[in-house]
Amino acid sequence: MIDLRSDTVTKPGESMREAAANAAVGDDVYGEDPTVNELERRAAEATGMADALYVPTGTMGNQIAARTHTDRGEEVLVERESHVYKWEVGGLAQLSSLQVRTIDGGDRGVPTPEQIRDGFVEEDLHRPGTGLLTLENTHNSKGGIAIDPETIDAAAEAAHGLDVPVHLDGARLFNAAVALDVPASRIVESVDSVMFCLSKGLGAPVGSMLAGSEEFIERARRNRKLFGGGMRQAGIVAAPGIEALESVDRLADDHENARRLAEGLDALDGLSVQPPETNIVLVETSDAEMTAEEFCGACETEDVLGSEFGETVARFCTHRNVDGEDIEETIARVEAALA
Ligand code: TLP
Repeated sequence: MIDLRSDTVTKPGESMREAAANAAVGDDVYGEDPTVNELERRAAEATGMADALYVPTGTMGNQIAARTHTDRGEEVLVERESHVYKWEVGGLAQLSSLQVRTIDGGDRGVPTPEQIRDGFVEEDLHRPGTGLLTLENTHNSKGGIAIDPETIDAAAEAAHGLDVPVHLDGARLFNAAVALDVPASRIVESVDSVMFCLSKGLGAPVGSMLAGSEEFIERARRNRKLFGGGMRQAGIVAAPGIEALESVDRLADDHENARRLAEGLDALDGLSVQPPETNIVLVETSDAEMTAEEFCGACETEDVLGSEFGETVARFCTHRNVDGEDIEETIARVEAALA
């Protein structure tokens, strides 16, 4: 089986398993786990933020960030196709009593400064007031789009001009950094907090990082406890995360494999595929007169797994457990699936 449903499906190799087995541990709720502390130090360094917090999942990282930045009853400006809005079980409403206002971020999934200013609501007797803007990089639903730092800066500047803080869902931040050939710290320079995942392309089994100012992380730590994410001897799962952070450069291989996959699939009758910017390949199936569900079903019978991403859009995601040969094999199997 070639599993391209997500870059979350990777299995840790020997060295990550060894790192887990040998990790020095302590009770992280008391701040006494040396491995978690080291991972948090490195995450802060990699993002250029003052401090960072280890959290079990990307979803929890985003939700803690929203809770920490806002007051109950405020509004959050979110992009219409963003993960935090679409795929986090309505957590902004359920966990933080926030109302969302959506913005259509267009092909690249980024609201313009004008859209942000238009979406802003000033608090008064009747209206809630905007408490947060969230952005996403790479943008998953739009096809792993790598958003350049200047575009992030412009959006953040518009929000800051209205006294609205900005959180970046950087689940795949390092894919963006590698694709754009800029340090991750540059991409997040103008935002107030960022979440990135260790458990996606970076290949760790578990965990994400939330980074921001010292004061923000101190309050986020309390909200992590509130959300049930205070872990104890978490060094066991954090240790592979340290190794993951050391292997950022290899994401370039995933991007190259995605590019080759896209090229191969686009050449098949009935499929159309935009050249990917990172490791996400979106496949439009309508010309094959198939829904994404039918297409994914046909691929599965050929032992290739993808995800349904829209009525006629399927997603393939490259990652460290697939190589160039698997990509060639995938193209051949998808061709067979279409036949
Ligand atoms: N994304 C998953 C699915 O939930 C869609 C995937 O396979 O891509 N932000 C972004 C941009 C994400 O893509 C994801 C996961 C998350 C947050 C949440 O991370 P986890 O799964 O660790 O909660």
